[in-house]
Amino acid sequence: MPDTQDYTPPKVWSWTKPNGGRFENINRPTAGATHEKELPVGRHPLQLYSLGTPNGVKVTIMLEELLARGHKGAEYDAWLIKIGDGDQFGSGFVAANPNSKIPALVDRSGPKPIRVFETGAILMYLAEKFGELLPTEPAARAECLSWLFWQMGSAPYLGGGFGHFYAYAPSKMEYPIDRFAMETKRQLDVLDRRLADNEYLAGRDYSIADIAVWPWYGALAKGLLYGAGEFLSVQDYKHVLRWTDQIAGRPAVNRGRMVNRTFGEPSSQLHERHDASDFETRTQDKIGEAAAAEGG
Ligand SMILES: N[C@@H](CCC(=O)N[C@@H](CS)C(=O)NCC(=O)O)C(=O)O
Repeated sequence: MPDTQDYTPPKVWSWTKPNGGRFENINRPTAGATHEKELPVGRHPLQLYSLGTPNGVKVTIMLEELLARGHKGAEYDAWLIKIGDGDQFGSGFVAANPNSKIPALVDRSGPKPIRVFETGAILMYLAEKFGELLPTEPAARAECLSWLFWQMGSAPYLGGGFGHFYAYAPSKMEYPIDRFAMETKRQLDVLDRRLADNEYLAGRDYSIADIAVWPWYGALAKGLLYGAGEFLSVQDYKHVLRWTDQIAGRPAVNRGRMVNRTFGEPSSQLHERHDASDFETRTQDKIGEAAAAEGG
């Protein structure tokens, strides 16, 4: 492990050893596929390749919101991509997302499949395709897109910065933890001030901006990310907490959170979703019961 307190970078960086962080087995300095593997394709127009992380659930929440509004064209198959096992480096996944990160969406409803990657792009694509959750009036639309892209630019400081150094790095280092705790608290304050005067991020109406921000900052405000609730005094961000609870009460949000989820209560985990009835019949508790009954 490098001595992080006193490190003189060489003239040219090279990848000589794993860095010791929690994700060292999947981190590498190159892109592209490591192995041949086609992606499965189900019967619905939309094929999602994902995992129930904060980035993944943005898209499953969006799809469940669209289905709740009666858009049959938003029916989807959600396939599990195990990033810890390196599934994101298979050739089929890389063809859907050259950046090798979940989630990736393939829209097969038209004559040629359309791939979309990066959650900001996926949320916008779906909002425009179905005419939902993205205001059309210019001022409201600008506000919505501003908060949507705020999330894209901000969350890497929360996850890759604060979360990495507070929870995942091989040792606790004061400088990066201090720097990113300050930035994370500043971001929470940005949201808190906005939500003090507005019900939702874009203003009066729930939108793709809330769907993008909630999985990260809602979870953070509830003390569910990185075990850092007390450290960051998250209870102080009262308006963020009000908004978090309001969104958590939406049935589509609760369904979306379950899809491709591989942790938590077995009844909250729907590893793959291929039909609306799967929420009732295919969660891990039910699959476990069925397997036990079959076994005897
Ligand atoms: N900016 C991307 C972030 C996606 C992302 O970071 N995905 C993570 C999981 S939450 C991932 O797939 N990591 C696997 C890897 O880095 O190899 C987005 O919004 O879609």
